[in-house]
Amino acid sequence: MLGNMERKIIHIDMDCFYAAIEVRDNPSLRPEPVAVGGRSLRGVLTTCNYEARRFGVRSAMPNFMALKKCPHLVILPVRFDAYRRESLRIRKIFERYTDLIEPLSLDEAFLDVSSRKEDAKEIAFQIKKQIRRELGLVASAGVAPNKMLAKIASDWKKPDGLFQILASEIDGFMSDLPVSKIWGIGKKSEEKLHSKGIDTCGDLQAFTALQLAHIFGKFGSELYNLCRGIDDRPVVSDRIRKSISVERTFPANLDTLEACLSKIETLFAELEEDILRLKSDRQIAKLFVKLKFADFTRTTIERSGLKISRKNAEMLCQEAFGRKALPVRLIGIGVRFAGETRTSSRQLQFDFASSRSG
Ligand code: TTP
Ligand code: MG
Repeated sequence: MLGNMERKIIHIDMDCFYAAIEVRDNPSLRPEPVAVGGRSLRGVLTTCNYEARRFGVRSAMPNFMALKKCPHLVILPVRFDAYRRESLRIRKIFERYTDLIEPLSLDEAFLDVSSRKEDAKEIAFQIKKQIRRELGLVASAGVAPNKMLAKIASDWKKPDGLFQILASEIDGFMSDLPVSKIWGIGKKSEEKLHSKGIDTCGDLQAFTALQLAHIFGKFGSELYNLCRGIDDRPVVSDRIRKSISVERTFPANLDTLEACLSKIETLFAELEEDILRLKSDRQIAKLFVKLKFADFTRTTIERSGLKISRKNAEMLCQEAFGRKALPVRLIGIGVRFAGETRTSSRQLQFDFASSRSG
């Protein structure tokens, strides 16, 4: 339940983040379709601007396919340092309003502004304005009483969106909302639901918690609440967080260990990014790998005393994969922080640099 006090949650997601930074830094590109990715034809795009999206170009699309759709697409190399720098500047703007900030990636974060007197939508408006004025970048914002709805709302009017879902509007909003908008529903679950004639959250609301548990296992009881727009998860500030992780649900299940291992490199690179961005001075105690199998059961393997490296993540993945003879639908990797002991963020960087080559 929402508790006594209605929360004020803002979700900010930058518009075509990497591409927007590239275009800002090179304004002659402004009218052009621009993507960011490797230069090789075998590479994939990280993202592209909205001009390129008009041609059907998308994130994660192979370069050759993007160029087929849009032959004059400008593909620029990735500059992580620049994106990380901008992410930190955005963070500084968030900090003018709250300490309760939970970043999900370089370009996305939840803010809990419940303790502020001002209207949450007004705060979101001010944040957007400052990001535009000070950084020359465009953000979309969602405002709602919980995280799930705030995240849906930031996507609702993208680009340059600002959308609020009031508590009194939740019931009406949820009844027509496609199930795919629920946090945690990927392509596979969506298909499963469609095959049962369930298209909207309203359709889903007709099921009891028990019925949903039969279909979805443990996630079923979460789903029972989520499809009603109920989400009590707190915004967890990264300053006090105990762990950090990245995870991905795959469009098609991964049938073999090799297929799983082939995903670790990208996931590990993302994890590394996120950890460095935290600029945390806390020591990492454990590395863990989580798998969700085709039957929706999960397993997590975590180990202390391991170097935080891609190789070790692969080793844990192999061990986890061996626990069930089932295809894998989701892989997560992460680290848990130690209690009080401190080390320098330089040390973290050094460990990562060495783990890359190792
Ligand atoms: P997103 O917020 O998903 O995408 P975006 O900001 O480019 O576009 P949108 O306006 O729809 O929000 O991701 C943020 C950044 O993360 C994106 O700029 C590039 C990077 N990214 C990847 O590297 N690979 C991916 O598959 C995706 C989706 C994003
Ligand atoms: Mg974005």
